[in-house]
Amino acid sequence: MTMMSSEPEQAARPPIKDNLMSLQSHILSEEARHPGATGELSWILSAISLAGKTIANKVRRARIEDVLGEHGDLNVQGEQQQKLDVIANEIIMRCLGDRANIAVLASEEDEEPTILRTGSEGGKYCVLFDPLDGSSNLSFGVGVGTIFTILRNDPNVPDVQQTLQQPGTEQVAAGYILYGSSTVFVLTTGNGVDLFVLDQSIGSFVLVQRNVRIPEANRVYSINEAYSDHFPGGFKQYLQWAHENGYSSRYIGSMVADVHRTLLQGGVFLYPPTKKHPEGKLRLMYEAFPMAMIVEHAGGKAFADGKRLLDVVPDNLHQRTSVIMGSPEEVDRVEQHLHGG
Ligand code: AHM
Ligand code: MG
Repeated sequence: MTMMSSEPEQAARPPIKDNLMSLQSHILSEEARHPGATGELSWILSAISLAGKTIANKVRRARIEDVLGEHGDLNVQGEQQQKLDVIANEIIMRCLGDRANIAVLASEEDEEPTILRTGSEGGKYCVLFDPLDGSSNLSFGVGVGTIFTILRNDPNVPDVQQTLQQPGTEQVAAGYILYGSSTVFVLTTGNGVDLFVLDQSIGSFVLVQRNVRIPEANRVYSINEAYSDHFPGGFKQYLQWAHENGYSSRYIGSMVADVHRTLLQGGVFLYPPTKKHPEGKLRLMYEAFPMAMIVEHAGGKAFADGKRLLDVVPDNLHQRTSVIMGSPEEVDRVEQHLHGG
């Protein structure tokens, strides 16, 4: 006699596809893959996500709340601060300021970094950020963004500037939040690049693309070509070559938006040395390093002055740099025109 099971027979369940994954759960699941992880990085990333949502809200309501326009002060770079630069800076400081594992916060807008605690007091990480990149475009509804990078705090280095001036290769995580037609969070913790979009209705960044890969090549360049008379010869030659070879150009004038498009669509983003900015305009530590880390982890390349951008060792927190980043074939092509390499 055979025994019949009293349990109804279970139909095989189809695998669940397209799970809804929030940034928060994604970070936790990434962390679970690293047995030694302490969860501290997750605390910082969750604070950055909160700051991003808060800034996104401010940017969307800026015209209504009458916070567009100049603040009246010049920042450490000698540039006019927009009211929203100051507001975004304060939001990030407030969101990150009480995270127990942050040693130092450094903002593109502030001359000096803010020391929160020492290594012996539990400060394990330093966070550097450009609170609102491209802010001169704000009044016109153009996409702007927040860029950030996270570094380890070496408790044996007492000098704060020295602590922060690590080459780009030492970044633990980097990302940006683009406040565009949607609010997009792009993140790398050194294990690929993931893309999240803010679902306003639930107030969460949800994963929409895992392991973003930049196209190998695309005939698109992104540069402020109006300055080309003052570019070094190699850049002019590259542009001439591109004109003769069916290229298209796209330039928003907001690095986060221009690099984001380059990341997804391929091509190359360039900010060469100019007459006004002989070193290049973009900030090495607040803008170029984090974007270069993202582009490289998506399979792209980033160069400055003939070498890999991430290998540059900063000698000044607010140092500027030229930038060439994007699809590997396009960056190589620019480099060939510049250095014949
Ligand atoms: P910001 O940090 O003061 O906003 O300046 C950086 C911005 C970048 O977003 C953008 O790539 C660049 O400046 C545009 O410069 P330009 O107007 O010279 O083309
Ligand atoms: Mg900026």
